Amino acid sequence: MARGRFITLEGGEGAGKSTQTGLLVAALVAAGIAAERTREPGGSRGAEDIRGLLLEGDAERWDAVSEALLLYAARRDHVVRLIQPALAAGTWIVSDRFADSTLAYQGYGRGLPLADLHELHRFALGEFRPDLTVILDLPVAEGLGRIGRRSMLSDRFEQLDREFHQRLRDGFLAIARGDPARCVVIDARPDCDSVHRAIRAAVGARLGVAFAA
Ligand code: Z5A
Repeated sequence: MARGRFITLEGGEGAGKSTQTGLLVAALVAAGIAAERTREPGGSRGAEDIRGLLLEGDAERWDAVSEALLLYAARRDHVVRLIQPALAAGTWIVSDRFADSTLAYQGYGRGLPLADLHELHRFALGEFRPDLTVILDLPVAEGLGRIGRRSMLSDRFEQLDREFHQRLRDGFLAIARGDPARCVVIDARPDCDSVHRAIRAAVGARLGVAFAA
């Protein structure tokens, strides 16, 4: 049986990752591919428990190193218990965020050395990487405006300031420039259907999927 493919959607707050993860999984299934969605932090039972620790409380509850270690404890559980078995069974997995979020938030955003985060990734997961990463790019004010409309500003991470969000955006774009074989940047400003069509085109071109018209 052919191994499934692992696709991640990344980007700042309000970029539309959650919306587009659902649309992409539905399109893959319509194309005859077994596909499931997941998310980070979380995805597996243990990782969802850790998600609660990460997202609740005030902005300074964890320092950046503790945060990175919690994220990688969750990520290893998610990969070993859910993602790798699904891929081995031929199922495609689409994840709303993955390791690039740690590089962006804890690295570019909170200032941890990128080399240390790459080392942490190697310790936790070896060379395991997504087959394709879609980075949804959106100006900071637009993303925060979308989130604001949904009234989720109380989440711990969203209390962080605008400059932090700009560093995130710049960080995601730097990650994409550094790994163009894995990453594709999609303009997240157009309406949901247009963004979905752009993602389908990228997945079709990079992973050879023939989507239904
Ligand atoms: N985090 C971290 O620091 N390090 C890590 O390694 C990982 C995560 C993995 C997870 O929060 C937090 O954890 C996150 C990073 C940190 N920080 N924060 N906050 P989460 O899972 O609760 O939320 P999120 O991942 O940040 O997602 P989000 O910002 O809440 O939204 P989104 O998934 O990108 O977008 P959405 O839910 O699909 O859409 C947002 C709204 O915009 C919604 O009302 C949509 O209807 C609307 N929308 C979506 N697309 C469009 C378009 N195209 N046009 C107009 N409106 C749209």
